[in-house]
Amino acid sequence: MSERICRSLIPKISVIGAGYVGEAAARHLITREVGDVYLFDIMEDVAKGKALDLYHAAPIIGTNRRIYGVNVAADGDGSEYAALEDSDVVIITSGIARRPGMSRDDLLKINAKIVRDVADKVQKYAPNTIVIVVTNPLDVMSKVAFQTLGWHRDRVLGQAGVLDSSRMASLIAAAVPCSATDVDAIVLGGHGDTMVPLVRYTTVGGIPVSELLSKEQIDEIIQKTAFAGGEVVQLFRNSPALGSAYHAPGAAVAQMAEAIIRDQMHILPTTVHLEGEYGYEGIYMGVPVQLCNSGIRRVIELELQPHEREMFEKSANHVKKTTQEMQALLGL
Ligand code: LAC
Repeated sequence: MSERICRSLIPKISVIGAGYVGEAAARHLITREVGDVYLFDIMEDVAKGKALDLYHAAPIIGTNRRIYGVNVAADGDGSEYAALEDSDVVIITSGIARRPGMSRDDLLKINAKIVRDVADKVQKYAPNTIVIVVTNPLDVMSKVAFQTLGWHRDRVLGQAGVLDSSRMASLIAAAVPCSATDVDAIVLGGHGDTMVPLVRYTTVGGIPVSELLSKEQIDEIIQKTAFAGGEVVQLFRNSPALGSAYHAPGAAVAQMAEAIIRDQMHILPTTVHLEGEYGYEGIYMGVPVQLCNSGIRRVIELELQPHEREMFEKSANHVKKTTQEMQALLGL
């Protein structure tokens, strides 16, 4: 495990990409007083504007944390990224979002280059930080960051499982109905249509979900969970500028950053570089991970039942294929 502790009394979180996801993450982070937030964007003054707007709400939110915007010149040398220095966590949201009819993998080409450039700057200015990637296609973009940074996998994570599990939990809460906070759901695998919801480990107030919902209801929820991101994209179709979901993805990555910065040792489904776990090597997949202030504390390997293993393999094969496409594209 890599050795690293937060160095300042007030943690610093840098969010690269001040789009909707970056902004939602920033809002959660300052609201929960996780740390001061630096929001970076290449659209001149947009990050500054969003930071200012959010800070104007500080007295109402009741937060002591600050939020700053950083302009990065789109065609410059990236020296503005020097503001990353001493970040405890860097969240990468840069990239374009999905549009209606676009799969996450369609984003591959465009976003791989963006994430590689950003990771280069993180390597240069914040070599001791912990990175959480949010850019889609998530599993592959996490690998791009990992390969570019060349760090131990403990410090290069991806956000997907917290979002997918929260979506599943919210759908269960609506179906039971019950408090959303009573539901513990866990979704593993790649972030896409092949994600792996583990019904067996899903509980409502400690009670297995199968005691409260019928098999048909659970099957429908599983189906809806896998397509939840696409459903939001579709609902946003009349406002293309919105792109894809952002409230839940922003909240999800903020929860991961908080778990790391506060050394909470939460067990959260996290996209990590598999190095033998679950029988896979060299791909990023969502699995249960205990997070601490050095990133990964441990990767938890569950004994999967045959049908779960089958789903996991399908998901892994998809991620492997896309990872290879990305590597060919970037010459990695
Ligand atoms: C989603 C996109 C962000 O799941 O991947 O909504």
